[in-house]
Amino acid sequence: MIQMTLIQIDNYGPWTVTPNPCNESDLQILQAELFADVQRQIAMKKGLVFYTRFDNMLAVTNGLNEEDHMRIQRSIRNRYPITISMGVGTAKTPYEAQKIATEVLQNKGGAQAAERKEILAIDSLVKPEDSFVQMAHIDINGVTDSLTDIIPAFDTNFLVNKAQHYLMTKLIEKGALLFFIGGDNFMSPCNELGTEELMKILEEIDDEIDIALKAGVGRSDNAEDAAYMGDLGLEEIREGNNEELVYVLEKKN
Ligand SMILES: Nc1nc2c(ncn2[C@@H]2O[C@H](COP(=O)(O)OP(=O)(O)O)[C@@H](O)[C@H]2O)c(=O)[nH]1
Ligand SMILES: [Mg+2]
Repeated sequence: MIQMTLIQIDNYGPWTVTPNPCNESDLQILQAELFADVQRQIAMKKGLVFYTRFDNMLAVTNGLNEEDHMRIQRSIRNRYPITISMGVGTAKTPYEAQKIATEVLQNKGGAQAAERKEILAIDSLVKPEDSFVQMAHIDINGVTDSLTDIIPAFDTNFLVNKAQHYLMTKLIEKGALLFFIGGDNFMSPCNELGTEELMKILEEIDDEIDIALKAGVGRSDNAEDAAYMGDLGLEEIREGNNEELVYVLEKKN
């Protein structure tokens, strides 16, 4: 079972324009600092946050309990001009877990409801014995040589986005999520996705848009170790000159 937390800034839209619209640069700084801050706190417990839309962030939070979530909310309230609400859900697939996390929070009021403030809505928490996270760290082959060092920066960015869109479209059908994590890298929480299924997706994308991908898949009882095992899997593929598409590593406790 995977546990996911939706982190949502309370009443952010109205706040950004009251009494007058904030400078966009200030909003960007607030969002980036909030992401780094929440990431640091969730990482202390081996969770992992994806910035998603910044005003809404999704995190894999296996190992974090109610108190852990509350402490983050309190700390943000004391140091930022905004507050955050959270919804927590668990399921067999990451897609289902974030859906439940969203629904429990939606039931407590809208993202722009002035009266909804610092809600912690927990549908369920994963028990230690049921805790399982599978993460695929997906990377584009040879971005630096074929794109970064050759074509304009914006064009590379556009291609990376295109790869992301294709990956998301195919992974969501399998109950898996996909997040851009920088460079030419994507991280996919993908409990229940089989190695063959992932390999097929990567092959299809190579055929359809001529972007060659590889993936290190990590498994553990928490997000941090699963992602780390995924990184090690990618290193294995690189050492073999990208001949393998997918390499799976499991962390035994
Ligand atoms: N977030 C993140 N970014 C990475 C990681 N590894 C590489 N990058 C970024 O991705 C870029 C391309 O790296 P890599 O895939 O190793 O090189 P390639 O062989 O040219 O595709 C790097 O310049 C970094 O910006 C990683 O593990 N995590
Ligand atoms: Mg690469």
